[in-house]
Amino acid sequence: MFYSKEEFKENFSMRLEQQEQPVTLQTAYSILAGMVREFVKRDWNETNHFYQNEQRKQLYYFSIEFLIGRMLGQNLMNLTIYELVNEGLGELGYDLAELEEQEPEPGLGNGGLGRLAACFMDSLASLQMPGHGCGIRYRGGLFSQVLKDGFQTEHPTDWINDSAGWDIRREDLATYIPFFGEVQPEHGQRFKASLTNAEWVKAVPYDMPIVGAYGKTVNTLRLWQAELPEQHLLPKADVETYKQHVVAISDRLYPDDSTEEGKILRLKQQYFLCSASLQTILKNRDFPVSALPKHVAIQINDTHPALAIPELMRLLLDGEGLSWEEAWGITTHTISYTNHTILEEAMEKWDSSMLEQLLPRIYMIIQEIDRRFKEKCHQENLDSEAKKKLSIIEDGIVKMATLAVVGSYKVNGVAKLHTEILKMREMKELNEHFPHKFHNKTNGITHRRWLMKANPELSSLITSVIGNEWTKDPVKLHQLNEFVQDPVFLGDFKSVKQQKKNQLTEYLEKNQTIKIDPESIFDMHIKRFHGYKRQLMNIFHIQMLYNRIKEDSAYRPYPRTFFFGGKAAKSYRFAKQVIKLINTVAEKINNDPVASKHLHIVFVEDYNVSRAEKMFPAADISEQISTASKEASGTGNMKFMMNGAITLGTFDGANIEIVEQIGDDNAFIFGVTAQQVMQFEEEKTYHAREIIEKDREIGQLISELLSGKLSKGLENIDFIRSQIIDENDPYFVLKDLQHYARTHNRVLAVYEDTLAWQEMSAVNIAQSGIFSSDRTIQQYSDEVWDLEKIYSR
Ligand code: Z16
Repeated sequence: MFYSKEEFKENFSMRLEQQEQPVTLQTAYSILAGMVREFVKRDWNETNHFYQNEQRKQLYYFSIEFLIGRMLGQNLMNLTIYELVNEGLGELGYDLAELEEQEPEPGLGNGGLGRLAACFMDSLASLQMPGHGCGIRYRGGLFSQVLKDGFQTEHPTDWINDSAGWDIRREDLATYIPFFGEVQPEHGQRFKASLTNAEWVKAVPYDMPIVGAYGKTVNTLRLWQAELPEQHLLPKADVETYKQHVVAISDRLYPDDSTEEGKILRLKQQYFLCSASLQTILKNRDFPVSALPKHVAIQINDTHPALAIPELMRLLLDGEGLSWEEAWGITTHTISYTNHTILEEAMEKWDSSMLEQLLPRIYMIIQEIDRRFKEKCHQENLDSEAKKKLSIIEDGIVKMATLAVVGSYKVNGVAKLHTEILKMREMKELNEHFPHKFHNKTNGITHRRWLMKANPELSSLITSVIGNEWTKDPVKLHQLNEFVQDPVFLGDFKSVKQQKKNQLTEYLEKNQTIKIDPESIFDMHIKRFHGYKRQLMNIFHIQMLYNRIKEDSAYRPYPRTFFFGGKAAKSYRFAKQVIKLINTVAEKINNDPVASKHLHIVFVEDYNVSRAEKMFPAADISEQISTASKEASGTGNMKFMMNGAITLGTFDGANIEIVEQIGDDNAFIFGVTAQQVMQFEEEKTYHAREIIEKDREIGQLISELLSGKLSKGLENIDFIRSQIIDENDPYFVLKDLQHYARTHNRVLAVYEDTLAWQEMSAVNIAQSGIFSSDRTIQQYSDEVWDLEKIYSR
């Protein structure tokens, strides 16, 4: 324990001296992390005892991903000892920032969905609410990305062996998960059964402390690891192969963002997570099972954990001996569901036969849920199309989204537009059947990591003008509105932004040996690579600028650096070709003596949470250019806004709500609307070829692309070619391209008016408080979970 700088220094030095080997930065990191873990222990225990003694309702957030990022700095900060430790270490000759860099990146998520879960954990603990995460302890998180000759290559990571050392094994809480086997119905009134000849997998939880702001509340992120069970549960033969199958379950994260593979291993992961978490919740309760909805809320993050619905039914029916009606009543008052996408390819569908073989009892329960639901719907007068939409099992396929809606008491989308599309189109029939189930909860981000931690310089500046109440209540950033025309404040803001740009420049020059002009405009497009996110439109536009510079000697625009960062799913061929295309164009432009004075492209390799923390604060422009209607919410858009970058984007996802906060004058919006996109899709009235034929500039661009001139070194652009030409440009890249180009010109014009630009930035910051995940979590609690805060502590 250390409460003063002197105590800290003494404790740290003592541990240093106990080391036998010479102290590396890595060991210094481990020592510090160990001290923080001990520091947290008392509050963690107290929080747990409090929850137990006071019988407070608990929320469990089930998610297949938790993209938590590094913990050391954030924990120090939330414990309010960051400065103390920083100074103490400095006096001992260590640099805290350097030690923070030693922590391995726990990449236990792909992108937005996983990072959202992590922001929610931070907000729950910081609002002193009893909410915990349940996830999987993947040995390897998301692959690390290495560019070879401009192509993405994927390299496995080994988070657990590089141990960051934050989680503790809880052998005492191990549970056992049954796969395969045969169902033995118990003949009687009830829908009860047992399973014989199952293959058992041992699930061991590792608990990680989630430290809320100002310490005190420390919640738990429980990550399950798959292990070989004890002797008596092992099969008679071939234990080695069995072990390989078992260990594979928590071996690695599936690297797909917004697409579903339908692989059996993924299904095993999902059931493993749901069964282990639910068994533990039921086993350790101290209330009658009928009171479950009063004591427990379970939120499922997308359909990945939707097997929680039939699994809870199984445990209530077969384990607790309840009737179907009792079990269904409890289940549908405990579980609620968040939808994160309307993209068809991301909707989870499982082959009935696969489900039935792997999880026979679960499949039987899903069939019964489906049968009863169809029976209920039968009383309504429905056409065959509506009946289809209301079926869980259809043509040998189990539709997880339908199961999730039927088995939950609340269903939400993640931004206003997205929720409207769900209610009016994708889930229209379900919404009509369950008129009070659907609601919106616009996403949020934790301002503690994305502003206070990532941008301490801006945070101090803000505090120096409005005081520090905003750190507790970020909506109070509104108070900055009084200063958005104050030239002194704007000047100070400008120097902070420059400082962050300089820091990023230095970091990238050191780590990637790239030269960057820190005085140029920093334009950033950082997110997973996906067709609908339209990195292709961005690079097409840059190529058009290059052509203009070449053709028109009078056209010499203000210098801009275009940053790209993001990974493509390993098997997503189109997205990987876009990465190569960007790098090919980058090489050409960056080496062109004339063009490179005006345009510069930087591809930041292996974009992850730690790199993101360095990039958002340095941005001038936030590229949010998804095809309208396709991005459910976006959360990077909010991180940029909070750091004063201006949105250049489409009217999609949460961009719409950002503009609602700041007014049209403080963002650059372009492109076809969601309405128009959906109309084009329905009526099939968009023809990319017409644009290629009529628009000279775009025509030239496409012929350069097809002739290989643009894509030298990228001989094979077949996936890009076929998407634009054969598939008629499904993401409307060419449709929006010129409007996008004109909008970039508007951006440049404003940028050159420094004060006007700073004012826009300041308004963005002042209005960003509503996008704190504290607001989102408060709304979930008020309207879905009904949690009590722990004020009394
Ligand atoms: C994901 O990150 C998202 C949706 C999805 O179906 C699967 C994954 Cl892995 C994203 C959305 O694309 C994004 O718009 C949203 O902001 C994010 O989830 C969090 O809700």
